[in-house]
This record gives sequence, C-alpha cells and structure tokens, in this order.
Amino acid sequence: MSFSEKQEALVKEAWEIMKEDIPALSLYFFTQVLEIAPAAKGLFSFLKDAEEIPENNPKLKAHAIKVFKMTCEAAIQLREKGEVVVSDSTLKYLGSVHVQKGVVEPHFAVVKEGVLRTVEKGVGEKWNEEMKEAWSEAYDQLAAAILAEMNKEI
Ligand code: HEM
Ligand code: ISQ
Repeated sequence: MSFSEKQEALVKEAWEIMKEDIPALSLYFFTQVLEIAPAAKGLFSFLKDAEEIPENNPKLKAHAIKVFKMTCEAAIQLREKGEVVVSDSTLKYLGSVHVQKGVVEPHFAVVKEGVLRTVEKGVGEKWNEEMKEAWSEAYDQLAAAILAEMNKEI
C-alpha cells in the first residue's frame, strides 16, 4: 500500500497540534506504555529507580518527542520515496541502543499502542480512523527499519 499525500498531511497535522502540549502528552505516552507493559519501566534509565513517572523530567520529554518526530519524518519519506529512509549512522545507533537496553520485538507493538493512544488524546475531536491508519503505517515502517538493524546487531 502506498502512502498518500493525505496520509502524510494527517500525520503532520496531528504532530503540529501535539507540539503545543508536550509535557502532558509525554507523560501520557509513558503512562500508556507502562500500563500495557509494566516491566518496560526497568528499561528506561530515567524511570527504573523512580516510584512513579516523573512529571517534569527533561529526558522523558526528549525521548517521547523523538518517537513522535521520527514517526512524522517516516511519514514524509513514505510519501516522497515510498519507503522509510533513515541514515545509516542513525539506524546503527538506534539498533544498538535498543539491543543494549534489552528491547525485543514484542515491545514494538506496545509502544505502537502507546503512540496511537497519545495521538488520539492529543488531537481530541480531530481523531479518526484515517488518522489512525496513517500513524500506524508510518510507525510500522519505521519500527521495521529499527528491528532489521537490531537483528543485524545480534
Ligand atoms: C532509546 C526511538 C522503539 C525503548 C531510544 C532513542 C531513540 C528511540 C531515538 C535514543 C535516545 C537518545 O539516546 O537520545 C525509538 C523509536 C521507536 C522506538 C523511533 C519505534 C519506532 C522502542 C521500543 C522500546 C524502546 C519498542 C521498548 C520499550 C527504548 C529505551 C531506550 C530507547 C529503553 C533508552 C532510554 C534510556 O536512555 O534509558 N529510542 N524507539 N524503544 N528506546 Fe526507543
Ligand atoms: C521508546 N524509545 C524511546 C522513547 C520512548 C518513549 C516512550 C515510549 C517508548 C519509547
């Protein structure tokens, strides 16, 4: 299935809205991920010793932003080139960080659900099935590129 201009626009539109509310949405994102997979808490350096998810942790915000930004960039590439292109050095870095931290394939579905729930919360009434599909597709393709690199690492 090819990625349309409309889909790219839906991903960008959502991210533009979400940018206005980064602190709350970052917290929501982690909360969703840990609600689905509580054990994932131990993977994150800035969470593992915390009682609860810290409300104003710059690292937490920065990490959450990266996932959304990269998914948004993936959407742009999918529309432009028909595939997700991540620079070799970035992919190598992402592959090794995730392997080192103990991330495994099933985690990607958990984070995906967290991403979708967070976009839904972030955009409010603009949320719809088409927007969900566009984010899903962009995330899946990005995740596949990271996973392929992770599998090369091991
Ligand atoms: C670190 C992106 C999926 C867990 C990172 C970093 C990036 C990133 C950019 C490096 C941050 C930095 O060093 O500045 C992504 C993207 C994903 C993805 C785009 C999916 C498309 C996952 C999944 C998990 C995960 C499925 C498992 C729960 C982690 C952990 C770190 C990390 C534990 C290290 C955090 C720390 O510093 O302690 N990720 N990630 N990631 N990611 Fe992901
Ligand atoms: C995965 N990788 C980096 C950052 C993240 C933030 C929240 C949930 C999953 C993540």
